[in-house]
Amino acid sequence: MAEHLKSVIVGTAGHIDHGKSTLIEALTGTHPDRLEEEKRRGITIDLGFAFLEEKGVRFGFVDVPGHERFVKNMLAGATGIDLVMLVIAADEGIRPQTREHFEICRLLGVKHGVIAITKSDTVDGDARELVKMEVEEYVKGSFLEGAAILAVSAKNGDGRAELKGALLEVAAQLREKDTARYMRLPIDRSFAVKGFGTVVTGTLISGSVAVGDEVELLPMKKILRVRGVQTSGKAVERAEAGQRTAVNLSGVDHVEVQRGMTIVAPGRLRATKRIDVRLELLATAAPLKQRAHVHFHCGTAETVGEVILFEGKELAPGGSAVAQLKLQEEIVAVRGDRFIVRQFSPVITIGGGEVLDPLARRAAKKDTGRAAFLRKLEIGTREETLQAMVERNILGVSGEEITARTGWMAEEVRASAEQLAEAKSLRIISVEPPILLGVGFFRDIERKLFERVERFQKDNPLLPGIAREDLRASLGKRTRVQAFRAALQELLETKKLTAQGETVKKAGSEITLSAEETRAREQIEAAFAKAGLAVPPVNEVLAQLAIEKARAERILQILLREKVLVRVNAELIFHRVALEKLAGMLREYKKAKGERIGVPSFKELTGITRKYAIPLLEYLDRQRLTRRVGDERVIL
Ligand SMILES: Nc1nc2c(ncn2[C@@H]2O[C@H](COP(=O)(O)OP(=O)(O)OP(=O)(O)O)[C@@H](O)[C@H]2O)c(=O)[nH]1
Ligand SMILES: [Mg+2]
Repeated sequence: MAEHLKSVIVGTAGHIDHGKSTLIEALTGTHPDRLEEEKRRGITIDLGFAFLEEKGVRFGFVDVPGHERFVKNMLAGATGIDLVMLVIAADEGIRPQTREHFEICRLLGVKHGVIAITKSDTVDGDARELVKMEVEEYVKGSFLEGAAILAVSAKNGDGRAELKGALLEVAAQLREKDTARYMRLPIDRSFAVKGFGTVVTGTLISGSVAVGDEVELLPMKKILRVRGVQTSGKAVERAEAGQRTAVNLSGVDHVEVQRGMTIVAPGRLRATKRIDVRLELLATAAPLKQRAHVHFHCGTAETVGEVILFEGKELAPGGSAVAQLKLQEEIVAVRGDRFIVRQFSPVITIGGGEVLDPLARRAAKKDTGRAAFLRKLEIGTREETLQAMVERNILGVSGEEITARTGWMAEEVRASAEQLAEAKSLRIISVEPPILLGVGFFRDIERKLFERVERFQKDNPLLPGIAREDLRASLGKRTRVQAFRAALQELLETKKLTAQGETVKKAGSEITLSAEETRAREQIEAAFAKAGLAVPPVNEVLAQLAIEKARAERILQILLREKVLVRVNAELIFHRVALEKLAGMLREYKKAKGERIGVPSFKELTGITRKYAIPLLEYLDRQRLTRRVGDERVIL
């Protein structure tokens, strides 16, 4: 097995012509400029890449252009870098894109870096010291305070070894990336390689990707297969988080794939056009107005967004606020991702921030709880975040959705959900797939169900209860069927309700009949019991009762439901005992005379007319007590 190398991505930053690309060549032997136009003009236009293995570390360098017109390319490259190499020419010192790139790194949450004072051969020692002091002053209070500042010359090699040493020192401080996450690769390039097809590249910001894997291309939702993987220019079986990665994909043409798209573990993440964020405005920016349009950069994606402020109508320079960004094109992001915003025109970097909820709901005036909710997402633990999400959705939240919003693994969601359910802070209304519901919403559903059953029984005192389906329908569309089932189950388990088959009723609520109803019930039963098989017409029986027709009908229904009486067809109802006797007679007949019986014999046996005999025989056929064969029946 190959020796394990720590992967570290280094991004350059700095003003045009300050020697970024040259320095990378001096460190790695590879000049990162690869376009014809770059070579002709002597400037970097798009991202360039180079690699260096040194003392157990594999450095992947992402070289960015310094030209102000290409900051958007710089932004695509700055995603996923572990440390920045801020390049400042000794003969020029801090210039506008030094500042802009530095601010971008800060806003993107870059935590580490080294500072290279390049072209140190062009100035004397005093001038070098002056630049160094200027830089020290500039980075004070930032993530680069205390970072190594090294004078280097690509021309004579001065300081190169020290710079490598400083890079290694920072690399040693970096934690190994957690590869046990869902795979996500924001694409920065897509091209075709003869004989291989489509290749996409990017910094693998989470998870791992291996030959043979299925991946999903977002926002197109296209499932593709990985034919090959390279890291640092070498073919490998698997690339892991934190590595510069090239993926050979089958199933897609390279022109369909562009910078800004993302490949992800299938089904785990979603593309979105509406995100809720913490937005920070640079002190140098103009006040940001409600509904302002900005250029939005996240991962390698770039689009235009409209800013909707939730608190106040304007964001002051140097301030920050929770806000929504309504994007023109779909992007892929999860909670905690960083982004940059640039002024619509003229285009300059004005701020950035952190994604809090990538699958945000449309901003509504009446939604007063949103700012508080977002602040919970911002600072909350996993459980607190989960709890906050669940409490804001009356429908409940699926495990899948939580993963898409946070990037958490399904097992992590499950573990946190179980912990919260244990503490009775939320309800798991479905285990597979997991669906979580706030306790308050769950109680509301239980209360509604109980009230519905109660009301139904009050309105229909003679019915044994409400049908499950009618009970479910009474909750309307704002309740998932899983929530209905879970709430009903709990009401049944706690014995507040009872169910018999499809019928649900209040526990302990037997149907109580009035005295005259009880009398009517006895009369109906007696009439059919006395009649045997020669039953009277139903209407005739009901007409003789002292109660009105509707009530008499309901009592008849009770007797039928309790199976005291049995309906054989639309007109004929028999007493259960009469039918049991009939079955007995048939068994006797079979023993004595054989299994076959014709209609005349049946009439003779039972003493009834054809009017009753035929429906009864058909009923017996349906009950599989007899089977019709020609004109006869076989007794089964
Ligand atoms: N004398 C001297 N010249 C240098 C040194 N480093 C770079 N240069 C020269 O400075 C010029 C610009 O260098 P690049 O490396 O292209 O600068 P860059 O920062 O990559 O420029 P952009 O990518 O366009 O922003 C080139 O002509 C280099 O030869 C150095 O250490 N000493
Ligand atoms: Mg360059």
